[in-house]
Amino acid sequence: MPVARPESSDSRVIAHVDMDCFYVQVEQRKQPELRGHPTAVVQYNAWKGGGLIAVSYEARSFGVKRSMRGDEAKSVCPEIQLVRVPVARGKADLSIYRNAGSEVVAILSRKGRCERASIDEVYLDLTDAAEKMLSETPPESLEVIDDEVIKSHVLGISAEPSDVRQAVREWICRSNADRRDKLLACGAFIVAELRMQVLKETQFSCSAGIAHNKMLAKLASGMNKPAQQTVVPFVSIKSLLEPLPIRKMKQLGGKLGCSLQDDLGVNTVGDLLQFSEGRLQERYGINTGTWLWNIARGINGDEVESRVLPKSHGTGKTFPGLNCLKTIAAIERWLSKFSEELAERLEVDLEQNKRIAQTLTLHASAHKATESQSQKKFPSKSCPLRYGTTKILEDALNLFQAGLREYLSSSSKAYGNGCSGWGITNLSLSASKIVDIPSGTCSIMKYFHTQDQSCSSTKEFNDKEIFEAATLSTSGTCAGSESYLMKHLQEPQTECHEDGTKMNTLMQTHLEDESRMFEDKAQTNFSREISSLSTPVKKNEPQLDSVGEDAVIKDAAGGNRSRDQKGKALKEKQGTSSILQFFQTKNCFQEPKEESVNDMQETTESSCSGKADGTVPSESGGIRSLHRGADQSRVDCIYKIDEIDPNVVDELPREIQEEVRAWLRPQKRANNTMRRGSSITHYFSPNKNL
Ligand code: TTP
Repeated sequence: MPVARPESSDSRVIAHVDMDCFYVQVEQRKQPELRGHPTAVVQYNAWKGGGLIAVSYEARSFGVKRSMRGDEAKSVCPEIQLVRVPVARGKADLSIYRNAGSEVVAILSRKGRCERASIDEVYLDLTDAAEKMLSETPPESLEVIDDEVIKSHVLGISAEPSDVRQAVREWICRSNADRRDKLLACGAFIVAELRMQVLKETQFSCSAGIAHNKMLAKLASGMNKPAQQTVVPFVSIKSLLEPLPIRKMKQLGGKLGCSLQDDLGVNTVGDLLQFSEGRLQERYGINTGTWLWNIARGINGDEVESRVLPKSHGTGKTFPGLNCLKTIAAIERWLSKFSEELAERLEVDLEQNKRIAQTLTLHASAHKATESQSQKKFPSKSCPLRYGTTKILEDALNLFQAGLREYLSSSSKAYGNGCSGWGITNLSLSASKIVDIPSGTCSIMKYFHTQDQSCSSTKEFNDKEIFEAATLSTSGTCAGSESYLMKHLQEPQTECHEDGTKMNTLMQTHLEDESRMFEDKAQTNFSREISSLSTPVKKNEPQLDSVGEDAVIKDAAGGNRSRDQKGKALKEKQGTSSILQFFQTKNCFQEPKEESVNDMQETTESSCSGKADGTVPSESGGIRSLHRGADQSRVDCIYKIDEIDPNVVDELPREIQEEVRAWLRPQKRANNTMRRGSSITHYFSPNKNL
């Protein structure tokens, strides 16, 4: 559902940067002899020359389109060079493009807040940089203006083609201009410089839109391609928006857009202007009504999020026509490849960026075998993500089975072994809800590991980090990750749910032969923004046995090693396993059984203020308690061990009493007058009434 956000300030400077025929440029950098020639990147599946996924501008001038297959492209443009997308594990391997995208992001993020929106798109908030330029070196004070700035397209400027450059120069240097437009002019300088820098350092060209909000910047970036930039001055917003077909607007490609057309007769954004905010609210609810009223006027308060890393990882493949998957064995074979790839990417993300993903989602499209099923979509399913190929595969299979059961609920006979009742035409896995592991996280693991000199490899360190993040139950975004991670490593689950969200990350994975998706993309203006897969989880499956389940993780040597073995090793080394277990067990965390992911996080958070949950020794030898205060904001307290009332030990579970006593022994106080309370938290609380 769209969210109506008021604009924080109408003098922001926002840019949307979009790479030109991106995959082609990446391939041309690899093979420079292709430069300047009509070129296209084709999918892995070579049927009819393979589907085109990226087309160079030279090829476009011959009429080659992305909707074509290689053979058709050849007939339209015989000299076209077709480059096949790299392949790994029997499917497209997009890492070369992802890495190239990261190179660009690293450059663009030098001038302001940067949000990586897809494999080749970035939003930038350049307000600060533009304000700085305006106060220090305003455009009108410059004697020389770079040609790239003068080549900008400024919407609303009307001049004879031969005079356009002069008109742009004048617009940029107007000393009497509105401050908001002056800032946009500064934005044009900054973006031109960034684009030139990208070209110099990566050899890639890109196009950009510069406006005072994300929506307008995005609309503008595609208006003049390749290698150009477009500015949207305030006065031009109305004329930019008015003629746009309503269904082309972001979030209006679906039901809402349909209803606007069918129920209100709104075909263009301009048509929407006739409706009052009240009328739209009456029809679509307060939030959506206001959002619609806003977009008709170019109002959009979405912030540029600070995110240079992808929001999710996805991998998948399509199996069109006769290639559809019809047996569980075939599904397992492919899920195994996807799990391996996903696990590797998650590990790299963890190692390089210290991030963990929390949700695993399986998406599929099913072959429409019977009339009744043709109406039914294969439901996407999600569960908490557990690290390691084996775990991911196991969970993915469970998710698939749950989805299939639901999909076939009307014809149960078809379910099970190889049968003609179903066929999967598209299968993919994604890892989402990625969060940073908080730096400086203190946990019981870290506390005990400070003496551990034996673990020196990065892998080993990361394994510990996962474990410790899981151990520490916090509030806020991290709470989920930590408690989930604990589950990922220890408790296999088969929680499944219906995920109504469309998986935009599929676009990012560029599933082979996904011609339907290509159409979708064109239809909805395809921002390819990686949407957060907000996926409520309902436990509709019995929990699997969690005790003794081997969570497979890679050890320092790259081999698989079980989490249990690792835990045992720790126990032997440090004799701390019982307390670790106490803090790790789900009993301790009292996790809800029937909650959505979000609800679960909430419950976990609130459980921090409950009994002993969320109370763990800190690095400094204290006890860290993370809980919510009355105002629901996070409260993070470190308690010194010598401030803990030894009497509370009696209230702790038996299995850890011994160990806590051992901590307290050196700090034992002669005069122990603290009152007993009903919970550990109470005793650990700095506000307790002594
Ligand atoms: P786009 O930005 O949509 O297109 P593009 O960069 O090729 O060309 P343009 O200059 O018009 O922006 O997509 C970025 C890359 O994503 C593209 O090079 C190939 C890939 N892609 C797919 O794999 N499948 C798709 O359906 C689309 C649209 C893109």
